[in-house]
Amino acid sequence: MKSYFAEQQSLHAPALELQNGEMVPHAESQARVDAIKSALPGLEASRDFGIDPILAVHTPAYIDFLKRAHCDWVEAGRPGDAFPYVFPVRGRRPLSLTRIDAELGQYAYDCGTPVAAGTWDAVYWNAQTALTGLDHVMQGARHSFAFCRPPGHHAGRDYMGGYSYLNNVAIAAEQARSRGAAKVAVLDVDYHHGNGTQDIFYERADVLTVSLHADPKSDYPFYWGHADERGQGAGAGFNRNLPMPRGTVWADYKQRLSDALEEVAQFQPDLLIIPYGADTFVGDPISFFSIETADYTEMGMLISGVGLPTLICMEGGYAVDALGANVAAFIGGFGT
Ligand code: OKP
Ligand code: ZN
Repeated sequence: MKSYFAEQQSLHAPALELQNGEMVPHAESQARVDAIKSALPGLEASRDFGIDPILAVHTPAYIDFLKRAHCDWVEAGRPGDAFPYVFPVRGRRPLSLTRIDAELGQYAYDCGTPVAAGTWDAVYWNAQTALTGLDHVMQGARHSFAFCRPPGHHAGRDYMGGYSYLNNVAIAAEQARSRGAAKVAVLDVDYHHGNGTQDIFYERADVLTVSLHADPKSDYPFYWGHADERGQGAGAGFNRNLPMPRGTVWADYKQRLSDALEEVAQFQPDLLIIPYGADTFVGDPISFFSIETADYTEMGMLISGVGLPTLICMEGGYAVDALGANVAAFIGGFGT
């Protein structure tokens, strides 16, 4: 399978995140890049499709903020990466705010997603990686792998969170629609609920969003990903959440995945996009499922079995020592 990556994606290198009350080394690190690169020696360089596909998903005000946030932070005399500390939990609305602290809270929902010096360039190219993988599939390939990092599935139209700044999968889905795919299905198999993707397409019937993830009653992102979230307005019935308990093993995961694939097949999409997280792995340091390396090959085979043109976009996976093997196993399940 052709795989894509842009070296600029490494320019995003936040030092710390706030996790369970402590500032700790950021889990979404360059070590992930090194691990996946050595497992996939054939990675090809991404091409530049410009800003327009990004602006088809994200608001101009949010993009403008992302571009200058770290500079504004430095100008305000702050050290390190830019962190929010106050959030408009009620009545969030566009305001012309004059302090970087105010803007950070306006466009973020957690403290795990700092804006670092190279974040904008990295996430711009991250989206280009997804678009390059999409292009290959739109040209007729059966599948491709976009090695996106940082992740994207928690980012909404005008907010960052969950290590995500631009929603790579949503950008690819929207671009596929404008290039002639009438219906697109997104099947998210990261450990965490893809709340940003769900939000972006919540009122849309042309993009089906399905997510398998840890039950948000116990796991991040807590407020979204519950089974009763089914879409709204024209999108009613076109969002599906399949939460599972901590400790879920492959035999049980596989059942839910088959159910999800059945829903995808019934939708008859022209394209399938898989936000793939290797954080369902038993050894993941921040996640709690019990999937093993060999299971990922079967997972890939099952997904490949629906016979749809498929774009895989990397999301999470933080057990760095096993990450390369887990990604290679999953991709291997799709065949050559
Ligand atoms: C991004 B992706 C746990 C903190 C968790 C956020 C996790 C973001 C995961 N104490 N922080 O979906 O892999
Ligand atoms: Zn995740």
